[in-house]
Amino acid sequence: DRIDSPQSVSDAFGERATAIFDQVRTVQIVACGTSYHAGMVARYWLEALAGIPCQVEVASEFRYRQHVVPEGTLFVTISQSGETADTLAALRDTDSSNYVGRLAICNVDGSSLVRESELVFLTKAGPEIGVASTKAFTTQLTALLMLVMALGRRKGMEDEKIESILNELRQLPNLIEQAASLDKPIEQLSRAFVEKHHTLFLGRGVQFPVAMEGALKLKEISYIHAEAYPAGELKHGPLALVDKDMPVVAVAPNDELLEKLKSNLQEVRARGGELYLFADKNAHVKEGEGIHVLNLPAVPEIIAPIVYTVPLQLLSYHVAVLRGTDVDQPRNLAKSVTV
Ligand code: F1P
Repeated sequence: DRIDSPQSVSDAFGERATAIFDQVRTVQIVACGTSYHAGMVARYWLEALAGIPCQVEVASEFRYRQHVVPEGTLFVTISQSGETADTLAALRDTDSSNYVGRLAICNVDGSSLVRESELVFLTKAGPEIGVASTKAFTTQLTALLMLVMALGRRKGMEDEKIESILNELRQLPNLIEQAASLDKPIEQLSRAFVEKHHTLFLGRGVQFPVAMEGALKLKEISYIHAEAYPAGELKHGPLALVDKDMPVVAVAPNDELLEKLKSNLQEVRARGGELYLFADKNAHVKEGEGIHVLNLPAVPEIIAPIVYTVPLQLLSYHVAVLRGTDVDQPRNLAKSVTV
């Protein structure tokens, strides 16, 4: 509620941010797992909405690569716990004077990442009970959208545009509630995945990282092997895997995206693959043999990745419950990967 004007978006990053943000020409985002996927979404937003070049890298690789750091680079870490060893190691590996500042987007106040970063944005999602990040992800996305507006304003993003994004954000609670109310139909869809060993997720543009997150959730809590591909990559390899035992989930929020996905989806059907489309209820998608549709509420374009994440999380949840796995404490995984 505090954040209700373009000025208050900038203020949300603290007084110190003002001087640093003025110098930013490019952004380097580093994170692991779910937090990395949030960074991937932010790259689309930063470049499309604010015109700021952005690189995103998994923190576990960051220090194993020589970096050419452009002048005016803002280094951004994203982490739920603030204790992920690889993310901390990456932060400690930023000695180039071309970095103008280090911002942590983090859920845990007082964590190592928060203590070691000069700028901090606390996501305040509340404690994550389970190992797999869920509400931390949607909150990170919201925080990142704020960063896009705060930086974009300095690059000439008009206050009107910022007001319109803030308006979209105000619709989020209601839209997320609507998405969560699809629990029953999602539970029904989930039955088709229980006996499967693999699942393919497809997305395009900003929905590609959302598809990646959907695949990660399925792996983490139901132990079903899942991969995400940009829809256009399907015919460059993964199509060879598609048959009746490989369900394909596609995130296709609007007509335009659906139109572009059409040929990919036909390829899947032609090989006997069952299709699960998560689409806008106003898009013209028809259920048919082997085509199952989950109709989502009409969502404004910019916040669509946040809303579409919820049904994908619910899908993994129901598959895991039906398979009898421990949703909160999946085998082999730790809440904070500190080594
Ligand atoms: C990163 C992460 C989580 C994942 C699991 C292991 O954690 O990969 O995304 O769900 O908890 O760690 P963090 O840096 O966001 O705390």
